[in-house]
Amino acid sequence: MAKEHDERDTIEQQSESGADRREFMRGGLVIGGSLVGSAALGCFAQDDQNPSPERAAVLEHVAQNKVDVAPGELDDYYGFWSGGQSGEVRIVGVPSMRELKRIPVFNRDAATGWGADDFSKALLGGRQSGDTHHVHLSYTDGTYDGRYVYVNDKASARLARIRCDTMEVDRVTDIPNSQGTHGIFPQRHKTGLVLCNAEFRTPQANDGRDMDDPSKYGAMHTAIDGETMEVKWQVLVEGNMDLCATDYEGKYSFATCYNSEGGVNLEGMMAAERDHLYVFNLAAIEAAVSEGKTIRVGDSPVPVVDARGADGPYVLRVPIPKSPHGVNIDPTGAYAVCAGKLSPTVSVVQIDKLDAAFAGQIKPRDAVVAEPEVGLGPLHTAFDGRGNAYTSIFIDSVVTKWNIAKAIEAYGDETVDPILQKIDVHYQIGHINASMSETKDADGQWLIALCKFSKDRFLNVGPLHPENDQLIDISGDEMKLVHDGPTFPEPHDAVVVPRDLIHPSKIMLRNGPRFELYDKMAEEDGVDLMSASQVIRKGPGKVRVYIVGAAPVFSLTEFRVKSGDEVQLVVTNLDAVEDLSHGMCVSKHDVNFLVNPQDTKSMTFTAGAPGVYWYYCPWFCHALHLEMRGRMIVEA
Ligand code: CUK
Ligand code: CUA
Repeated sequence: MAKEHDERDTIEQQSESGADRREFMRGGLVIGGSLVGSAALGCFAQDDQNPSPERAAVLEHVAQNKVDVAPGELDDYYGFWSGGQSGEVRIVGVPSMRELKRIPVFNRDAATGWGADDFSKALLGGRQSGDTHHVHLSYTDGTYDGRYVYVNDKASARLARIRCDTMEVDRVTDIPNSQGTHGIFPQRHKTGLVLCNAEFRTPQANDGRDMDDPSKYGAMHTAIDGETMEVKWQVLVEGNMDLCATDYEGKYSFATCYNSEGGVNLEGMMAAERDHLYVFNLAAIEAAVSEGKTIRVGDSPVPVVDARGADGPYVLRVPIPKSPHGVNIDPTGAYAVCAGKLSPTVSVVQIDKLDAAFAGQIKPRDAVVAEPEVGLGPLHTAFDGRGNAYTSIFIDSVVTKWNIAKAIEAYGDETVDPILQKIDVHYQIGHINASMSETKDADGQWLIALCKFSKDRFLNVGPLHPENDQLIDISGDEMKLVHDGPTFPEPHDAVVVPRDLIHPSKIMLRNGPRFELYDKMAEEDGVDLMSASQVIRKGPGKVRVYIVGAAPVFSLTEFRVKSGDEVQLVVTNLDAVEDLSHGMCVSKHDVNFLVNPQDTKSMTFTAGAPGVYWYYCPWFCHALHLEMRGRMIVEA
């Protein structure tokens, strides 16, 4: 991990920029005061006795507990927010709660051309929408390694990966035999598997069979390799699966199930008093896969372990009241906390009892060691690294802070009250997350409350109100609400990561699948992308046009094609200066895409009726930006 960071640091230093120097100076200025701050905090797991200038700055800032980030100052944390129906991921600065970036993922994004340029269009199979709920970063040794962000698409059952060095999607995986891919979670001991839950039960295979017999439907728990993004295996279970979690050791993955009944309407899904937490025994599953004790479902080549029915070597069902939603693992790795949704309780499952439950020595339910009442409609739980848990309560619109050890004591001793505080949030909270909550380095500084309704908290902007993402200070004994953050619908989940774990490049890195595509194209045409400036006829009705741009000119100020030609426009930005993005917009052809410094992008379109069409750079790049244009001359 350290080595990779070093490599990236080198890349950053090579990109010599004003902001690099500013960050460096800022770190240098505060280092003197930082040791006081870090001693007082004592909760960062990294080497705080000898902090890097970057981390020293973070510690200093956090110690002062500053909410306001003044003009020119930087946030202490990166927040990665999902974007819900927008299909995107957003980067939000914490604690300022300023939206820093939108990363298009499953959506067609007009600003960047994502979903329409050749690479992303192929990656998304031409689909233009998605529904992102859960974002998680890749791990090494129980904490974030700053390499990748994974995000689900509930709409089309896909998993996408964002590279943290370029903050762009490089892979999208279609998940077979699944609908409603909802909870996802990467393994935490290393960048290993990413587990993905199908929320919707479907016929297996879904090829026209069993359509009117829901008792035969099932759902897949899918393992995707976090490095290659290939689907490794699936486990078929009878109930549905909602949220997902992994332990810290690589032994288990977890899925909540709110429809153990197999209902297909509301009444049916709510019938049972208890549903369950599925516990997946990964070693047993992988042994079955390697021994070929698997089935094939439909056209998919992916091996499937059939674990429908009763508990067995692969899957254990821990009874949980009632229609549980979130499952979160505490930072010590000892407990899985399941939120009851229709029960006012959270159930605490002691993970080291699960081996005995798999062996039949104890009942699965005996792994539940606490079940405190937290309020009406508990959904998700975050942790502060000091033994406390924070559960979002949807119906009551509160966050309930409770102590895990006290809750275990209270299980069977009613005189003990594990509830420490309830704070109002505004309103109807869904997810909740704390800084580094999903890692062993939970630092107990900030809590993000993602509220679904904002009602009266902002100026009325019409029927579609913003969401309200609230910031709560949890560094002291009491939770304090410190900020309201309106967001465009609908981030479901967020993770908050100290800024020194993330090292994006300031100019494009010319590697990865997109550049494999362009390097191959250039080789085929015998051109150098960094200087190619020509029109190549690829066959009847097919033209490829190479253009390079350097502020404020394109290398071609005109090119000629024939009406009806399929034109592939390949544009390279030669500028290697941060912020100096160009783009390519062709009038009246629905062609408009971003080309970042040192980037190459392409888009393919059909040349329209004969005439002159100006193409231009749509990104403000130079005093002569408006002059950065040329003519596409379409001949009959
Ligand atoms: S789900 Cu949205 S509030 Cu999709 Cu994570 Cu719980
Ligand atoms: Cu290049 Cu504007």
